[in-house]
Amino acid sequence: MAKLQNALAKKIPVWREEIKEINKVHGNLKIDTVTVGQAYGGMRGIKCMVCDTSEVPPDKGLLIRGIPIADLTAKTAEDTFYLLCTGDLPSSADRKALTEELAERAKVPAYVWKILEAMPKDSHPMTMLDTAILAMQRESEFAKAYDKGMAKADYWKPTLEDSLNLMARIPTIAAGIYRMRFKKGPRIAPKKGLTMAENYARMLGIPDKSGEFADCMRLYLVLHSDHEGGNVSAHACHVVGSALSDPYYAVSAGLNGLAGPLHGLANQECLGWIIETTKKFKGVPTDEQLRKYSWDTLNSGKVIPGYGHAVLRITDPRFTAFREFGMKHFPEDPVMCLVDKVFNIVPQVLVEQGKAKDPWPNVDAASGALLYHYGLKEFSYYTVLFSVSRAMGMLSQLIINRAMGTPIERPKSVTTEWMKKTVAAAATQS
Ligand code: CMX
Repeated sequence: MAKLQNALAKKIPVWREEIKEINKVHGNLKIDTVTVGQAYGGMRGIKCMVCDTSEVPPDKGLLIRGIPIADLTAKTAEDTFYLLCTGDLPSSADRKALTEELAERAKVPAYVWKILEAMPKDSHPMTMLDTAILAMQRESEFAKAYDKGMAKADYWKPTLEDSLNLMARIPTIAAGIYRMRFKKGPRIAPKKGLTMAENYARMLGIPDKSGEFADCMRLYLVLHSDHEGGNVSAHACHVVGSALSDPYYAVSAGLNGLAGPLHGLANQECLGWIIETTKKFKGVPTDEQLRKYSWDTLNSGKVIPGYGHAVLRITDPRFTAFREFGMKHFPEDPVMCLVDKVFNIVPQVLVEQGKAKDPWPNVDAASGALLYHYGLKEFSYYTVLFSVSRAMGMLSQLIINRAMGTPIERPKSVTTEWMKKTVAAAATQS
């Protein structure tokens, strides 16, 4: 850890000064206003929080520390975590140090496996992952240091310790859950010297002589790592962390949000919809059949999973990266062909319906097809894969928040009575 900790120790005082100065000089500058519609409408689009690890301009898609995600598709998970935390890509020595550091910390406590084994056999894999993370809270270095009494300026140090321990263990736990929950045989232990993606792919036990599945996992971990601060999982993690709950509590909260069908679970739902379609039409449907089936889905009151976004207004560049990977390695795969066909039809249908502000595919529209191709066909596991990656974003945001002394989050809620009086008063004035 020394290298990552040293890099952060150099950057943090500079960042703190910048923020202090912005606040001192411009603290009263208005950067947004809030409408009644936004207050009732999920606070969409209100600029009211800061996240420096990544941003999502609606017309560009994900930028990690200013770098478009399309330019990071050859990187490793370790590179991405280092970049998220420090704002710089690691040197090869930094990367090596981080890989070794994670290997040192990878051992999962035995009690975690006992707890997971005791859970009902039909538990959702996301429930199992969250339970494992919460169970390990007793290991938190942040909680121990806080109990002893620690200066606020040092909060980030044990947060980084907890984050590295979690980062090191989550892939092993996630792979163990896969093998246990879907009866794939004994757990496979992590191996030193491998990257996070290589290890995770190996521990899942998916046959992979060519290393192509490990490469798919590498891409998967990079693409899902972070998506600025306001999405449900990042925000849930942020709110809980802002109470100085340690990273185990905060990440578990974030992942509980990721488990929702309008967020991370959409990848499970999306592939389910695709497979249902191939079953119904006994193969890839014609354009007309697909158009009608899309309308049937909408008319039955359901959303088309994998399409639309709260922020994006373009095809998600993460979808493009997954699609390119699939088209490069297995263009004839029927599921991949259908993903491609859906991409050509569904946006038109959503535009015709005229409800979704963003008719384009998001990351979840293609990711499942890749996993399915390599034989990872248990849909309910897909959000766990998302979690292994998204934990990197949540943890890096927590480290930065503790370093910047971000205060407890506490927006003001109003009642509908207050709203009625306020709109009535506004009406008399106009
Ligand atoms: N299919 C059908 N209807 C959709 C739709 C879709 N894919 N996307 C949006 N709409 C509908 C909304 O349900 C909403 O309808 P009502 O007015 O009847 O409530 C209307 O269009 C306007 O919604 P919006 O402002 O465009 O979208 P929101 O910001 O409210 O919601 C999201 C964004 C992602 C929840 C929504 O697009 C959706 O449900 N998509 C499908 C699920 C999905 O793919 N989620 C994953 C997103 C990425 C992630 O977080 O992992």
